[in-house]
Amino acid sequence: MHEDEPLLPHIQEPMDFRNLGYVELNRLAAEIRQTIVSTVSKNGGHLASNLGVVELTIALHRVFNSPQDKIVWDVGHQCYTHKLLTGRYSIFPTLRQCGGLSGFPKHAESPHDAFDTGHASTSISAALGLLAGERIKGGRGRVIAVIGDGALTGGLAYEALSHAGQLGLPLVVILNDNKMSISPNVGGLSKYLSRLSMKARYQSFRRKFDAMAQRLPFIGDIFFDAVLRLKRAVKAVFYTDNFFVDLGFEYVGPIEGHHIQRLEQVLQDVRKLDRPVVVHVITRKGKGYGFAEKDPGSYHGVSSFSVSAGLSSERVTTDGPVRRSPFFTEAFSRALLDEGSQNERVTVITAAMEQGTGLSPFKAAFPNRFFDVGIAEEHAVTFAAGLASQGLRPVVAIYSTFIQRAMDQVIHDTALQRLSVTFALDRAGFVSDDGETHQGLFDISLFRPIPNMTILAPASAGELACMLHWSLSVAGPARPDGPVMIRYPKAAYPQEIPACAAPLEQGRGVFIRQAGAPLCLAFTGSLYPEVLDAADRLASQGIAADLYNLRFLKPLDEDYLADSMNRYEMMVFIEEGSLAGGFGEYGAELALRRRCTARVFTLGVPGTFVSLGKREELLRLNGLDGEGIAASIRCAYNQAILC
Ligand SMILES: Cc1ncc(C[n+]2csc(CCOP(=O)(O)OP(=O)(O)O)c2C)c(N)n1
Repeated sequence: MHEDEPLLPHIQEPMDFRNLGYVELNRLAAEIRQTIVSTVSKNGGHLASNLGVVELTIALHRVFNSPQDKIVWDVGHQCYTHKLLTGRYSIFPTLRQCGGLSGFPKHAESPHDAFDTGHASTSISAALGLLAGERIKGGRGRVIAVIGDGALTGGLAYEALSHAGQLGLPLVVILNDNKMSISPNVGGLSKYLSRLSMKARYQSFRRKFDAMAQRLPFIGDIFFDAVLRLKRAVKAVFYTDNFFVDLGFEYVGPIEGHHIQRLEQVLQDVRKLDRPVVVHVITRKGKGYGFAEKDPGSYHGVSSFSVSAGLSSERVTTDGPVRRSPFFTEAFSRALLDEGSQNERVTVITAAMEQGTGLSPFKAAFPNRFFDVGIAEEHAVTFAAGLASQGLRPVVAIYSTFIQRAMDQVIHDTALQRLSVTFALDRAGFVSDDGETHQGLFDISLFRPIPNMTILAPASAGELACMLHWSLSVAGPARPDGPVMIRYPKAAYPQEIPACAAPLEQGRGVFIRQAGAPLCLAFTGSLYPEVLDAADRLASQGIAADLYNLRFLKPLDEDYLADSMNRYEMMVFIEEGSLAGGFGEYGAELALRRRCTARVFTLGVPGTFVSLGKREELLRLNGLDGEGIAASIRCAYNQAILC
């Protein structure tokens, strides 16, 4: 191959770069970085994390023999180099596109993707299971978990470390330490890892110092005692037992994570071990792309941007700068700041998602009432329950998909004790670009059965603010004690809806259109624009429909809804969530139980996992855009009239 010819397009599998020299490997690393930056600048994606593990991924694939040896990527957001080196270069331009390459490991996509990930802190557990399974079957393959220092703040990782130490199988845990979660990493563990790095620096300094002192005889003679005492004092400061070793692991590191040859040497040694081992690798998030190196937090996950100008570039069309309509997250952010200034009891908790959930303004204004607990959703919920038990008004801002893992903490620590924790569930509904692992489609089904729970779904920014205020108000007959979930999508909020300015009434929704139509469309707030569009389409075809914004998905004023259902020929429940266990099922059951006269028809997400796409595409594919809703209703309504 000519030395100017790119290497990456010729790589179909790891064997294809096993024989390259280090000069060529560094060239390969540069090509990978360029491909990642260029593709992510068009499609969006996780940029900084991927740029940080290019050399590490190359070294892993040269030393280990995937897919016989299995690499489990924690979160999986850093798997782009792995995908490029395992036969997916040619389809890399489809990254995160509907029907295209996933931004996370997918076993269905390639046998090199040993285990599907998307949520943090699962890799060590999964890798240990893969390894134990391999050994039970008599196989000799190795298993490697690659986990970031951020993901290592999640409790599941410790459960797995403890079990791995007990089993003693030769699990390899690569700790990719870049001092960052999405924001700078937090917590005692992060400090501990820094101490380990200092210890390594001290040891290397000590070796150099000893060698130098021995070369200078007069120093050796005159200051020997003093030096010895100094060394002991320094050692006492830096040397502590190693946490991983205490758990039963070998510990290697910290080692420089951007030097392919050195990484390979260490990994070759590690490969020979027959015990579990932690390899502590120091990398730089955003490595090789100046903007991302300087500000890795902002470049963690990005939408399209200009490579030369970075994120700060304003997207411009011939009509002038493109302005994005404000999202529900921004409405929540403003409303929360407002509540925080009026009520000193309002405290805010995030599990490592300060920016994504819009908490930075609150943190800046009220740092003492803001807690980032790390990627630790279970702890976030129980910690908030503790605060609530002391009369504070905690708000846990969390993505719908991530609260799934704190189910028991919501039930056992919060609802059971009627503690007034507010859960701001962002990304509830379809989530663009990240695929199955990040859809927020289960929260209604999961939390609706929980006693003492309130679930609210705003249709507008004003309604969101009103719901937040209601949830934080003093408990009384209008707002009984207990947890409140407010679910909203990652979507722009619509223009204010006058009817939604009406004060909240426990268990009741609000009519947005009420003209005695034969049909009523009752919907969860996030679908307001789609339902409005559907109603207009139906009207143009001679089918009039009233519109009812449910507001409360739980508890329900059953008398009120049952009475309403008796006034219509057909009641349609439309929700941005799973049909199974969803609000529609409840409405249908209520209609049956109360012998309501209306026929009930439900629309929502059928029982499948929802794959990649933009929210608008996913709404359309699931028949929940205006056209799809109107078509389903027309069909159901006409059938109902015929029979
Ligand atoms: C359970 C869960 N909570 C939150 C997230 C969102 N999230 C994705 S990556 C990330 C930071 C991960 O940090 P680290 O493991 O250090 O990897 P890095 O991006 O620094 O390489 C977070 C919080 C998630 N994926 N899963």
